[in-house]
Amino acid sequence: MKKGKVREYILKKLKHEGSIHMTLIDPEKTTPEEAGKIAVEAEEAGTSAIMVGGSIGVSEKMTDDVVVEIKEKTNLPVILFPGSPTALSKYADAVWFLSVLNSQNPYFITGAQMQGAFIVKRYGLEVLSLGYIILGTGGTVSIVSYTRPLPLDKPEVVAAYALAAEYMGFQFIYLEGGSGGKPVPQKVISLVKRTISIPLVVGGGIRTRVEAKKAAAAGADIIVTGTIIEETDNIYDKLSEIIRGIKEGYNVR
Ligand code: 1GP
Repeated sequence: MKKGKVREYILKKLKHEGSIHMTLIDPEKTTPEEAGKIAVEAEEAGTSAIMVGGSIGVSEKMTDDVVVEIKEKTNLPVILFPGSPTALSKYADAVWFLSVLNSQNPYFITGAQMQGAFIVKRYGLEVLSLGYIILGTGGTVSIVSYTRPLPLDKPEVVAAYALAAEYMGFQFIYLEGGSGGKPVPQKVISLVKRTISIPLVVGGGIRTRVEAKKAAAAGADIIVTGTIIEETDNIYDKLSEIIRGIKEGYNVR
């Protein structure tokens, strides 16, 4: 991946392929060797990028080792999904420079970003600015980031956050259902999609072809799965199934 070209790559893929898939690898749960193998199978299955990050226990060294291995084994762009400003790696292509919009603690809205900004600049990482909204049960990330997840029966509040983020200049919106939790419902995804004009990322709890299809059909542009690669013994088959679901969902939109 050429320097500074990840956003262009993503937008091009969205234009030509419709909804796409990204694979999330948590360096706290995955050794570099495992990460390399996962990335190879994910690439074969048709994933569009590898995201690297986790909420707890991820150091810069752990991130470096995982990113280096993935870069060595595949041609996929590696996008950091940092749980803290100390989990950045100079070997990655880009970073989701995210703000937890509905956190109750300003540290997670602008403080960690302030701490990380010069590191990102020094490492020459491409910045993909991301308005991050946590919903439903929220998962570990909501505990760590002092977030009261938005209730799933208030899609209009979620959409208002997303639109505000677009107006503030964010390039992408992420609806996070919480890792290992329940997928974001279709009615929430579709209202957000109808409200904003920037790409919509959806993740958290997507484990089956049908769930992936539902998310894409409702309007998710980028669908992220993480936990399923830890739960399956056939990563290629599982991700192929998810990606098939995404294509089917996009086609019935
Ligand atoms: C977590 O949305 C991602 O930040 C992925 O969630 O681990 O449930 O796939 P899962």
